[in-house]
Amino acid sequence: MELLDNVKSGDTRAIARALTLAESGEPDTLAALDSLYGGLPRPQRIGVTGPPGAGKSTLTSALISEYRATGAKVGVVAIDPTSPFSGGALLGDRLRMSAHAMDAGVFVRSMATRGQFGGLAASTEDACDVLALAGFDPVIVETVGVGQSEVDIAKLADTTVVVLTPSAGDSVQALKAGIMEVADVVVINKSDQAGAERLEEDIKEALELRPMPPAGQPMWQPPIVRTVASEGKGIRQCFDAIAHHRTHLRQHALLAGVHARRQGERFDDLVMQLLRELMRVEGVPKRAAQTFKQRVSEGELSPREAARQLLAALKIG
Ligand SMILES: Nc1nc2c(ncn2[C@@H]2O[C@H](COP(=O)(O)OP(=O)(O)OP(=O)(O)O)[C@@H](O)[C@H]2O)c(=O)[nH]1
Ligand SMILES: [Mg+2]
Repeated sequence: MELLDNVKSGDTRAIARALTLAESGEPDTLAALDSLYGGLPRPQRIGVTGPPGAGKSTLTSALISEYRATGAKVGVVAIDPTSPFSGGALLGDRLRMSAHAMDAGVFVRSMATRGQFGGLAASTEDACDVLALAGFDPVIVETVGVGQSEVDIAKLADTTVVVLTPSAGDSVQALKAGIMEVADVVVINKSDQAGAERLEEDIKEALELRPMPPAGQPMWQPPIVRTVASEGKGIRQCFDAIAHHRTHLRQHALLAGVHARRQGERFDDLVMQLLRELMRVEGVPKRAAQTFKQRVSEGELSPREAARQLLAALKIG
């Protein structure tokens, strides 16, 4: 496909176009991407997550500068939560990362979260594939963690950076939401504000409650890094902590497993997505479903029995 050839050569407009087409689920683009799957580069995937307004975009922007200084091309997928907790993140991302707007070695893409998580994860993966094809490495995925979503979204990354701030409310909420379980690096941003000390104690406590790794797997102790992202303070330490985690994954031959698990989850999500779609569009499966539903409503079959029989009728049960 010509478009993807142009993406591969780093053509910015082609990248933007391919991302739009992939995000909208355009079949030819997705098929072309799929045909390249085995040969796609596997850039380092860094997740940056945390409560709304914690400074994730500011931190990401500062990290971009560090990676650029090493000559790396950096891709960013920023997921706009459109949640009641945070407004205008899309604009925020653009503003926060605008320092890199004229740099062809940086590509920032904001995506809206619409509908179910399954759809979002799939779109994010596709976007990351486009950026991988274009040669960006690392690819940073910024997501707002406001519930359980950050736990799922952590699966999108090799290394997950959890960003918290001393402002009491959100940190406590984040610690409760189990965000510590997915953290590979913990950042206390806005440590120019009061309460960083106290937060660090709370984080240490929460980290102690992390489950042990499976037998035979080495323990990773997430480093806690204090930053003032808006002033560029602590960024180098954050960069080093991410690199350190990468080395840990490499040394213990865990990277391939992380990647394989991610692709497995992606497969699972897509199966569910395709099944849902199958039931939605006009055709044999949907008609069969309606027939069974009718029998349920007439009291002839229990919902469970009907669901089983439907799958059997479709030869997938
Ligand atoms: N005082 C202080 N303010 C900061 C720091 N880092 C970021 N900010 C400010 O915090 C606000 C939010 O920063 P963002 O980077 O947009 O935060 P975010 O987590 O990406 O926000 P969402 O994507 O909307 O959830 C901005 O006004 C930043 O300038 C910091 O270290 N100290
Ligand atoms: Mg942001």
